[in-house]
Amino acid sequence: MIKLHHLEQSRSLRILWLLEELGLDYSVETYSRDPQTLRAPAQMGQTLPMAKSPIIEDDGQCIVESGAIIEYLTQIKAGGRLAHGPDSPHFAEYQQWMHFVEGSMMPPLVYDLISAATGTDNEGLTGFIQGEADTAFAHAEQRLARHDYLVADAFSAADVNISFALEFGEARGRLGGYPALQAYLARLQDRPAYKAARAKGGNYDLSIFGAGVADR
Ligand SMILES: N[C@@H](CCC(=O)N[C@@H](CS)C(=O)NCC(=O)O)C(=O)O
Repeated sequence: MIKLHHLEQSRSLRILWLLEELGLDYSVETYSRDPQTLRAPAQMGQTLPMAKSPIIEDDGQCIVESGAIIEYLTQIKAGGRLAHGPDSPHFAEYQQWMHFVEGSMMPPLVYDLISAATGTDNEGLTGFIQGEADTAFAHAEQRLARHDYLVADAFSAADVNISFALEFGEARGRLGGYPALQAYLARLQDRPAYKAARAKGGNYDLSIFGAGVADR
């Protein structure tokens, strides 16, 4: 059976959500963040090669990286449900959105948090972060202003994948200028499987990532 190593208040909520959407059998081991450092506890990495959540174990394999886990669950465990494989006319579009999340949207949000939390006051860095975040959010806003979902006007695992970046962006005060993204996020959060994942996933208060937001 699939085992998810789930860190509270983290990206692994989206894997919990996907497991619920796909109706797969799974077990969860939940870890809490260190209240001071916000890092994962040491025991999360003790039996695993990389202490970064989400992590799944299945059939003797240990898989990290949300995107890889999503591909594994949809393609290998769910017969391609909620995904667009190489035979789909939407394959390239689907891959683009899947890779966009961790490749372009999350990095400026994380740099922004670290910069604020450590008190790094560097105009060049701040300007770069701001520009990169704006570009990524505007790209997604443009799509969602005209469509209900990221790919092919139907809910897919790409929507699950982007959810955490939007929630994290909201905690970082970045969603204000993007009405289509706000409405889209509310639509995603209204899905029964999302609510089931939230009920099972423990603490999901992302305001812990709000360093410096009130001062903007
Ligand atoms: N690109 C990775 C990022 C994994 C990652 O950074 N996970 C965070 C949780 S949101 C984590 O485990 N942080 C705890 C720590 O670094 O101690 C993915 O998408 O899975």
